[in-house]
Amino acid sequence: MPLMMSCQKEVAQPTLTPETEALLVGLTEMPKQGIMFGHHDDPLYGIGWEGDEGRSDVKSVCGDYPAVMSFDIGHIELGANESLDKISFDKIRKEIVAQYNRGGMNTISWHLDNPTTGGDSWDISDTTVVASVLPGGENHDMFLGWIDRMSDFMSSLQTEEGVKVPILFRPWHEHTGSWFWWGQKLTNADDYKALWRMTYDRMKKNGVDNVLFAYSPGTEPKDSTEYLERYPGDDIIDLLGFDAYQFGNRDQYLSSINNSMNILEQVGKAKNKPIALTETGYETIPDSTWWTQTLMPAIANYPISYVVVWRNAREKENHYYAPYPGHVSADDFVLFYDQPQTLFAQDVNDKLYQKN
Ligand code: BMA
Repeated sequence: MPLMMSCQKEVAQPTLTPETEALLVGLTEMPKQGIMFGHHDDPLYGIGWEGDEGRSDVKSVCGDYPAVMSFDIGHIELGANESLDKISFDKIRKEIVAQYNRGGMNTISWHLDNPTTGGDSWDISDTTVVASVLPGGENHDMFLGWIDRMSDFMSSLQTEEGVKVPILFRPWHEHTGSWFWWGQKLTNADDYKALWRMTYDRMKKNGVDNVLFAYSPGTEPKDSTEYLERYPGDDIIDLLGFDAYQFGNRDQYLSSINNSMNILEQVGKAKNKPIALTETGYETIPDSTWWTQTLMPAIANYPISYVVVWRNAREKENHYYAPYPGHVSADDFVLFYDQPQTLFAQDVNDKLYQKN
């Protein structure tokens, strides 16, 4: 189908499908329209349900799906049928295609296992893991196989007509903290950057042309130099973001977000790349006006393309970040939804990919 490009954007990667190039333009232009709202694992499960066709806690509360859906493909590297959150990859693929068909965006994170210990992403018992997967390292060959499996999944994301679904991939996230095996104290800047470049090069070698890449540190960087300390390069990264959660009170959250947003806005402008709040939330949302009185003021004045809140776990008590019918913040979420600046699936369905 013909693509109407509203502007020519310099694309980080040389070969991308037209739909993927269009997504990059869509992300870049989105702040002129508003901020897309996103939710992790939105259509897979929620509070008190799992796998119901077409169901979404966000839709049950406000009437529309999120404009952005986030999924995690941890354990794809093992050749498993199910993700680390016990969802079959076939189901994830189906929901990614459904989100694309309704005009929404998909982003993917990767909480992959620790290749040295066999533990999970959070196994930080060993500081040689990143070095071990780089060329010359003892896990290098095995790890290329892990990237190949992940690449195959990306390439398998296709509509019935055979159109590859554009994905914003966000691997190696929150690396400025030290809770993942690729984190700040677990490796050095050169090895972290080499990990990114190896991932990118191998995916390109595997013919992956439907994937954009997001750089997504935490709130640790205090200025743009710290933010960019481990930045893998303009030729790899398409979107810049950061992850920030509310753990303490509202003021602490707002001040931390504000600091990180200022850095992000500055770096985004300098590099001419779209920016986003790639993960946020307040676990269980114990504040009935959090959406309009905390999240909205945190994001409203910044040119971000989207904001994602984390999952509504069905298997882990009190691990949810979006409202569900009857939740204390549900009415406030509807007010948030009603604001012209917040964009949901129906708001973006003819904008994101510039479809005719
Ligand atoms: C984390 C938690 C984990 C989950 C992971 C990937 O932040 O929600 O329980 O396994 O994300 O979805």
